[in-house]
Formats: sequence, structure tokens, C-alpha cells
Amino acid sequence: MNKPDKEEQILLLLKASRPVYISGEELSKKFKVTRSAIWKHIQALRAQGYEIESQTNSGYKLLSIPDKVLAAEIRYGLETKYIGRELYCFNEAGSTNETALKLAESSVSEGTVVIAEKQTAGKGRLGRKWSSPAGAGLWFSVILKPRISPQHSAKLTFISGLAVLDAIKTITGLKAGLKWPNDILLNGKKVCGILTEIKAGPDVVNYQVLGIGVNIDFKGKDFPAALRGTATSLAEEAKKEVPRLKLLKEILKNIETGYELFKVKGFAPFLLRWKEHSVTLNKKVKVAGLLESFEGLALDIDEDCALILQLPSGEKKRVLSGDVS
Ligand code: BT5
Repeated sequence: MNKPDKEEQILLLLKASRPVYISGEELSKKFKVTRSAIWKHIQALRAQGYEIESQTNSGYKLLSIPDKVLAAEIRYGLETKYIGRELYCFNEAGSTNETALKLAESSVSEGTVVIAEKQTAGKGRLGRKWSSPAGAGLWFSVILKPRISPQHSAKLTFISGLAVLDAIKTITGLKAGLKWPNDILLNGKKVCGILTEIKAGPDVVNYQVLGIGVNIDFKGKDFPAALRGTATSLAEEAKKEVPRLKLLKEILKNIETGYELFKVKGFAPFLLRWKEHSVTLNKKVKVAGLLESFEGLALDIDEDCALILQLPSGEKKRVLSGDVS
């Protein structure tokens, strides 16, 4: 269900009429279909996990909504113009980034979101694995088509990082920190990772996929014990349940606002805020790159998102990618 359909419209009516019943006759008149067609839609909604009571003389009443990444629930109350308006929701996917990269080759609109309850091949940078058990987090990808050159694509990773950080603050009250280049931490542990992938020519990006993984709650979930020392979840830190879909909608809204602002004002205001929330700057760090590693003081981050290190020799080193410890 990537665009709203009749089922979603019926669901909206059921939501609006809660806690009162809505009759099958009223629904069939409204949608100009037979009552048995309405019944089929109700059955389809039930199959998705919606609990709907039916009473012979009164009609239908929505009792509960499943805690699942369903298109109708994501769109419900979503305050965006285009991000998340076209949605591809899966119970299980290999990697939402992989699906999004394939979709971006077709004619999907900018802002299309791919989301999965569980990823079986969730990926991090450099072919690393991203653990994404069912229901434990938000695993999703946003397709953008920015008119920027490839070397500016990291800026959108930074902008997404701020979007997630702000959403975490709004929804849970927790103050997270940003670790260069793509992590969000709570109490020194990773709660979110971002993987940006692009398809680009030499001068311009054709499309960019922002892959975002946010750990919501590991309790009762199949989260690897080996990661427990370095990873955390929002529920663990907030010590309460975190409304997953509310957080997702807040993140999508922040990404859209940030992206629009970036088009008008450029990157400078984001860089300033990113640095304010950075947990990397002014610390002695080790940066492991693909070919070389450096140790030094993290002095600054420049307008191309590169980390500026001061090496023990006093020399300044500009690092474009790597893992900080
Ligand atoms: C990242 O890579 O942090 C980027 C993660 C992006 C995941 C999203 S989920 C939706 C979309 N679809 C995908 O397939 N990917 C994106 P990196 O900086 O390379 O960090 C990877 C490392 O983080 C792993 O090697 C583990 O050590 C650790 N890790 C794996 N799963 C984790 C988790 N759920 N929480 C915290 N740390 C994790």
C-alpha cells in the first residue's frame, strides 16, 4: 500500500467515529460499494492486526491498532508535504537501503520512504552488519533527489543526524550526542546509525538514499549480546516505552524541514548546530580510516564534513571518513 486506498479511507472513518460504531450501510454508501465489499476490506484490515468489532445491528468499531510499521499508521498525522507520502512497508526486508536504491531507479517520487519491521541483511558502512531485529527499532530509508554535487552528499547525513537528534529530544526528552561522522549516542552508546548511499555522475547526484536505524527497545527482542556493551535503545535510556511511529513521523518531519532549509540557507546553520551537539570535538581520538589511522585532538569539522585533527607533531590533518574511538 504505497498510496492511500479505499482500505485506508475506511480505516480513517473507523478512527474518526471511535468509540461509536459505524454501520456497514453508511460505509457502503460513502464508498459506493456493496456491504460485502466493505466486509472484505474489514477482513483485510483485521489480517493486518487491526482489532475491529462487528455487531449485526450497529456495524463496525475499531478497538485497537497494531504496533507495526503500516503505511496507514505512518501517514496518519504525518506533518510532511512529500517525505513519507509514498511508502513501501515490509514485514521483512533484506536491507531497506537496497530496496530504496532499486526503487530510486524507477519513477518513485522524491521523499519516498522504505521501512521494514525487520531487516535480514541490514548494513552499515564498509559492508558491516546492522542488527535489525523485528520490532526492536526503526529501520528505514528515505529517497532524496538533491541538486548537489557528490562531494556535498555527506551534508545530508549530518542534516539527518540532527533531524533524528531533535526528534529524540521532542519525543523522549533525552539529549543525545552526535559522533562523527554518522552515529547518535546516548550515554556513550550507539542508539542510531546512518548510512547514506548515492548514485551520481561526476557533477551531480542522481539520487541519495538516507538509511537510518534507530534502536527503540531490545526487551524480549533478538538483539545480539555482543553488541550490548556498545549499543543502547531509547526505551532503555528513557526507562519507559517509546512510541515508535510517533518518533518516525517526527524524524520525517524534521528531515523535510531541514532539507528545505538547506536548499535556501545552505549548510552553515546545520554545521554550527552539529558541532554544538558533537561528542567528538575537543577530545583526543583515534580515527581508523581505510588505509591509514591517525591519533590526535579533534579540533574542528569543516564545511565538507571533514574532521580536522591536530596530530601530536602539531600538524593539522583533514580526515574525510573513518571510525572514531
Ligand atoms: C552505521 O554503520 O552505523 C549505519 C547503520 C545504518 C542502518 C540503517 S537501517 C535502515 C537502512 N538499511 C540498511 O541496510 N542500513 C540502514 P557503521 O558506522 O558502519 O556501524 C556499524 C557497526 O555498528 C557494526 O559493525 C556494529 O558494531 C554496530 N551495530 C550493528 N547493529 C547495531 C545496532 N542495532 N545498534 C547499535 N550498533 C550496532
